Amino acid sequence: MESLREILERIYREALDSLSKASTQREVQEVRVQILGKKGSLTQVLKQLGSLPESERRETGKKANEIKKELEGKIEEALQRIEEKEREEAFLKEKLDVTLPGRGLPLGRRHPLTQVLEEIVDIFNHLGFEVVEGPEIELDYYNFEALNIPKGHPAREMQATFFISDEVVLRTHTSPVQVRTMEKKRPPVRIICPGAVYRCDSDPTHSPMFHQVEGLLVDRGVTFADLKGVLTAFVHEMFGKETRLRFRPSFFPFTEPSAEIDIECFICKGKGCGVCGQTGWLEILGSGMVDPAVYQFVNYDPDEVSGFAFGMGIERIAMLKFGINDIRLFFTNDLRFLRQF
Ligand code: 2U9
Repeated sequence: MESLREILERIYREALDSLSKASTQREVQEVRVQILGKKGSLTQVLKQLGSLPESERRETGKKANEIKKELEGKIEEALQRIEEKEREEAFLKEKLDVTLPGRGLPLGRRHPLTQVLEEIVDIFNHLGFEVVEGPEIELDYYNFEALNIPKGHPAREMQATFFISDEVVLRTHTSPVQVRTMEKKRPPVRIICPGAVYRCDSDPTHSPMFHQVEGLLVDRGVTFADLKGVLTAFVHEMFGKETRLRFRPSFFPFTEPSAEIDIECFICKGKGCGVCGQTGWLEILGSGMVDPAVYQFVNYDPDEVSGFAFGMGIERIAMLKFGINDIRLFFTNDLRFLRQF
């Protein structure tokens, strides 16, 4: 039969073996319970010591306590070893490779209309024009009346106005901003007025909301030659120094005389094509000398001052510049379209 001493040695060997195989804290705790727990193997041996003869009890008891102490130390070591290992594994798992290339941040860009608008504003800034903005919801008075378009004037029909009430409209052009500026300020006036305008109209080249830049220059002694000089300089900056242009007589209620400005079609170089409607020319600007009737509304003396005004549609210029055939593409926010500019 196995002696208690032999049993103790076996318990010790087996415990060391189990501890060396344990790979989790839980497994170590299980070994502890199996050996040192209430019903543990070593605890059983300690309980049996009393039944040994006096001569053996001392020796075996001493040995048993040594083994108990020894194993407690080994268990503690095993726990520390596992804790260390788990920490290392966690560290490896969470390790960041700071040398990996970052995920690209997709960059946005300015809307094609904003790009064209900023280009136009830049050119006129350099020519000494200041930007002025005003309300999109406007009084009939500023949108029509003060621009020499009285009630019943046919231009009111042509402009397909959105009425909010009898006297309030969505502005059909940015001209009311120029009227408001003249009300507040004496000449010299040199301004451009960019912004959204509204007309009840919708097809591939018309949108119920679109954008204009209008300009106004009023001072003593301003002539049609100044109009031609400034707008020629603008066209050459915007479309290139070699661009040919022509001033074609036209009519607006608020300017007299009036002229529309065409540039030579840059698609067919003037030969005639689908884009220019076989004329060889593209209309890009309206202009004229401010009608003296307009000055009366803002208390300017037409015998003292004179000036010119002009207007252009941003969408139309952007469509020509980028070769876009449907104005609605500007407003549907399709990224496949917007990413191209
Ligand atoms: C005041 C006096 C005169 C502004 C002008 C035009 C000619 C013109 C069109 C261009 C294309 C509108 O967007 S469009 O359809 N505009 O042709 N605009 S002169 O004349 C003014 C403005 C304000 C006080």
